[in-house]
This record gives sequence, C-alpha cells and structure tokens, in this order.
Amino acid sequence: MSKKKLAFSGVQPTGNLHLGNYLGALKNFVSLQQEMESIYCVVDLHAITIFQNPKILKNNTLETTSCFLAMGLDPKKSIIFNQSSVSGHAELAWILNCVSRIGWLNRMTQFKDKVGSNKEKASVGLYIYPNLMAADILLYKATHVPVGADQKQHLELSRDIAQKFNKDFNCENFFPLPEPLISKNISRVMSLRDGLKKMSKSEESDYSRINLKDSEDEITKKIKKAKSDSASIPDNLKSLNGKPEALNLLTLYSELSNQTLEKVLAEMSGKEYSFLKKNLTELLIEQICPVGKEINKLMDDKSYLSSILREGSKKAQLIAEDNLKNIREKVGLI
Ligand code: AQP
Repeated sequence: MSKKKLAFSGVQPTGNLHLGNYLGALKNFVSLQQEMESIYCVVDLHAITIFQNPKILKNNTLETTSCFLAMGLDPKKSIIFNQSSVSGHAELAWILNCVSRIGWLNRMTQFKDKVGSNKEKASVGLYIYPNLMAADILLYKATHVPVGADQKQHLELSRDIAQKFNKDFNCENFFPLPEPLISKNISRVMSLRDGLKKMSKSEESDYSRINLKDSEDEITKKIKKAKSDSASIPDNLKSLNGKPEALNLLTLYSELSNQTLEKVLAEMSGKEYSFLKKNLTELLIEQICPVGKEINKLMDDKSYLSSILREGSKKAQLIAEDNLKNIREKVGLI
C-alpha cells in the first residue's frame, strides 16, 4: 500500500535565523516542496516555552515567515502558517501528553542542555516541548520531517508516541511513523567560536554565527575572527580529529561549493586557513546576502506577510480538523 507523502517541519520565531537553520533545515524545505505536499510552520507555541517579549515575538513570527519566502518557499506549493493559529496543535498535544511517558521525556538531552542545573525553574512547557512537536507532525499525518541533527532524538520520540497511540487505541498504521530527513553532508553547523557547540540563535556572542540578515561586512568580519587552526590545511580527514572549528569551516565550504570534503581537502591542502576563509567569505556573501536583502524587503510589507499566514492557516486548519475528528473518535471523546 503506498502512503501519501507529506513533509512537515517548524522553525521557532526566537530571533535571527542563521546559517545553521538554513543549511540544516530550510534548504531541505525548499527542495522537498517540489517532491511532496509540504507544510511549514512558524512554531510560536514552541517559542513561548522560554519567555518571549510579546511585541518582539510578533515581529519575529513575521520575520521567520519572510525567511521562508526569501529562501524560496512558494505559498502556492507549500502551506505556510503559524502554529498558534491552528488550535488543533494544542489539542492534540494534550492528548499526546497522556500517551507519552515521563521516562521518555526524562531522556531528552535538549531539555537537559537548555536548563542545565536550573531544572526546577524551567517551564513545564519546555519539558513537554517534544510532545507538542509530536502533535505538530502527527496532526497532519506527516511522513517526512526535514530537521537538523539536533532534532533527531525528538523525532524518535514522535515515532514512539505514534506507535504507542496506534497500539493503545488498536488502530494499526493510523499515525504513520514520521521519518527524519537529515542532511548527510552538514547535519549540524557548529558555532564559529566553539566547534563543539552548535550554531544557535540564543548563543550570546553574535560572532558565533552567520545570520541570514548579516551584511557583507559582518560576514567578512565574523569569518575572519572565526576559530580555525594554526597548522596548514591537511590533505586527509583524519588529521582534522580534535580540530572541530577547522572541520566546521571546511564542511561549510564544501556544502556551499557543492563539493565533497575530500575534494576540498585535496584542493586546499598545504594552504593556510586564511585562504579557506577568503573563499568561504566570498561564497557566503554570494549565497546569503541576497536572502538577507529579500528578508528586509519582505519585512517592509508586514500586511502581505500576515496575509500569507492567514491563507496558510485556513488550509492547515482544514487538514487538521479532518484528522482531529478521527483522533477524537479513536480516543472516545464526544
Ligand atoms: N546549528 C544547526 N545546524 C543544523 N541545523 C540546525 N537547526 C538549528 N540549528 C542548527 C535546525 O533548524 C531548524 C529550526 O530550528 P529552531 O529555530 O526551531 O530551533 P533550534 O534548533 O533550537 O535552533 P537554535 O538556533 O538553536 O535556536 P535556540 O537558540 O533558540 O534554541 C531545526 O530543524 C533545527 O534542527
């Protein structure tokens, strides 16, 4: 039996989108919309698991929408909307809170990393965030979920929840088990300051990331200051062991220039990292700056962006309500 393929993914409106979001997730969103029905969501309910200034949140929601469009998502091909405008996400999340197990959530490493030793003060929402993510995906019976490697564990949890729901309510194959689509070449873009940490919006230093809205000047400065290595570029991958910052810069160059890492090493071996940085800067300016300019242009017309979300919500709502009817029926809710 062939199942209908449907892609779903979300991005939090928590600030400037960066190169990690772009290469780890958004690039895949754009190519998938050619292949299957696709739903992309600005996940504002996820964002508020950590306090957000309401005015800034609204603006970030529109800006994330503008990033989707600037990257090449086409509202005629993909459904683009914000999570809170379809109340089914919250409703299904509640049902799944009752299916998911505390033991499963206790294993989620992202929660542990985010709260550190401050667990008692974290919001309950942050703890049950992965259940809401499962609801986002299962509400549309999505089969494919393009994400960065940091979301792999949450995706596995979504599959466990889907499987348990199907078993508990005796409805085999009711929820498809969603497949993560994680880029092979660059699944985790690392911070420019610390190659062991992922590039992230919430990292304090802006020098740790390339934002999609960075100017040519900012990109040049950030790459110049990025940590690399005092030795010259090696001719093999093994020599990059223990040099995560150098590996990160080389992987970025390989991804942006569409070449394998091995080919990049063969070409650049023996050269200083300043040579790589110069070439990487040029590629970043060529590929990222036009996106940034488009984001700024789109943000000048906020009513257009709101209309994209409104139209997308209507379409998402229809699919969600149809599925929810069946879900309520399975659970025994009148
Ligand atoms: N560094 C990264 N490398 C590869 N993929 C990444 N993603 C995020 N950072 C990287 C992927 O981008 C998508 C959207 O992520 P998000 O903004 O919803 O949440 P996040 O993963 O928590 O991103 P940040 O930047 O780290 O935000 P903060 O700092 O607010 O937590 C996801 O598919 C993610 O995997």
